[in-house]
Amino acid sequence: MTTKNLPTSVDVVVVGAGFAGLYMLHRLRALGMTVQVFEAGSDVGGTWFWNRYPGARCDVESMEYSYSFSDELQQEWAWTERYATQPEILRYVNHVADRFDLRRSVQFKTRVRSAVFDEDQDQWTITTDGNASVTAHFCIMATGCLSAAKVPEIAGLSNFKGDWYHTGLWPQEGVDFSGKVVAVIGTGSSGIQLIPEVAKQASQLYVFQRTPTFSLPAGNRPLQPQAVLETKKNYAELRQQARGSPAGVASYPVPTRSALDATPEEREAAYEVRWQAGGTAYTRTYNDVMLSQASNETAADFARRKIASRVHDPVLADALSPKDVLIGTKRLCLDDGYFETFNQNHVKLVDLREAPIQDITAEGVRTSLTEYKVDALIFATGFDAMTGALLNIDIRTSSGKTLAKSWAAGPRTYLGLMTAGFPNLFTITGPGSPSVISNVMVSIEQHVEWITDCLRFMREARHTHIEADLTAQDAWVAHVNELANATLYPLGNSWYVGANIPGKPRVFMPYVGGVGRYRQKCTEIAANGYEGFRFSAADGAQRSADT
Ligand code: N01
Repeated sequence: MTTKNLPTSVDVVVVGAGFAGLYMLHRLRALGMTVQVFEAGSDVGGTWFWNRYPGARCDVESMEYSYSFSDELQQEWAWTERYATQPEILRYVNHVADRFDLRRSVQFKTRVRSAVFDEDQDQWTITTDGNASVTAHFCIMATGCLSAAKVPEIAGLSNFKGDWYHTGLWPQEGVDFSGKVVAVIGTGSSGIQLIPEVAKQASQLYVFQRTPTFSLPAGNRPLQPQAVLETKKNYAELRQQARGSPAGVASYPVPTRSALDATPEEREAAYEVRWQAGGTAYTRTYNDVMLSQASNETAADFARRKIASRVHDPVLADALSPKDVLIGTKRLCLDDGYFETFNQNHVKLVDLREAPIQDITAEGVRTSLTEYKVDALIFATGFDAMTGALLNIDIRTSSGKTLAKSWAAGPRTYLGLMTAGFPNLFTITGPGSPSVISNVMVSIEQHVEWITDCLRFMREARHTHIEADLTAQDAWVAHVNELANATLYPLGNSWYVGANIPGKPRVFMPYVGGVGRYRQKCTEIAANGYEGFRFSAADGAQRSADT
């Protein structure tokens, strides 16, 4: 669609055509609503459109990291590996877009710059980077939690004569590093997946590490036809299990025992079983790994010994081993040969704790000790997570309230779905919901379905205006914080608390109570007449939910 075909007014504008935006569009169409979707990328896929770096792959198993809303879709689609690669996931999203005829409502290559709510007209005006505007009764942000890529502010980048890349904004045509001297800055999930792949091409690879990372073997493998058949036969039950589970993953174990109640030998055996199984369920070996520092240390100690066994040089192994860090408080990484990559002669670790980066020169990266001359520079430095993509849009009301001011001390939402003071604006997997601490596909489907039901309810009750109540929001924020503070999560210097963005308020953003418990809460709230939300009609009449 070109800009000149844009409608001037629709029922709903959806921002983002990733998994959340596409499913939202599908459900809104089924409600008979007119919808305009805006997407900055040139095609569908969201995070899987942008993160095309070599080695990119999901860390939730493919049979679970997929839509469940259409049984025909889940029965017909054939995943090939335990963890799907980025190209396979992108093929899947494209298949979904075609299958449900979704593209015709999406304007691609269009970034939304502002969303302004007119309090008299009860409508949003959404304006794009091309200065096109559309009015809508509702605006739904499906902007993703990890979509605002962060290139760190290191002096001198503009002087660099080589090519530089960010993993989250990878060129569509790919990059050939054959024979090149390459620097990678960052050793989180993206860096850990990318580094072994770039090492296969580069003549020399420098890995700039600020904080060593816990990473577990993914244990990826081709899916066996019999196992796929079995899953497909039981899909309805498995999906139901996932929806009620803590992490939104049916195959995760639900531990019942403390690590401290096990003998050292039992712990060693139990961690080994999880380690060999692969995947992020490792921290679910015992029920208090994320609750008790002493229990957490048992899991961390085992993981450190595994790192030591994977790296030949003990000094290097020590430098790659996280110390004074609780395992799992930063998102756990899964790798395929990450630590072993450092056993190769042409791969060198640059430990930034010994000598921090000073600046980027025309020819490379300079630390306080020396300059590393490189042909290409890769930032695997992550994202302004959860709030970045929302706050990059100027979201305001006609009376001058701005989301930026409302969230100045950290995001405040009711259920992660709405923010008080911003009527008719929904966020899918917003801060204060399980989002990134869950199988996000399960969380996306739950939010989309809840919003759809809410809009249907409003239509039937002739409400045109919905707003989160400030008191309900305050209580929800307090509840989210209370749950988080009962765990070890807030102690990690992670993007969950915004620690990777200088100046970002330190607030633990996701809801850690589990997707099952969260879903139940959302369902109860709806069943109780959308407790904590205020409604009114076009004629200005205030209506409670049951009138
Ligand atoms: O980003 P990160 P990511 N100088 O923030 C370092 C999802 N994901 O893109 O730890 C030097 O985790 C930073 O160092 P430190 C997943 O949820 C999923 O890797 O802040 N270094 C860190 O090492 C994941 O958690 C998948 O000290 C700097 C790294 O850059 C999330 O996306 C795959 C620096 C950033 O790590 C983000 O992962 C990929 C600086 N100025 C991503 N600034 C899968 O599904 C930052 N760093 C498998």
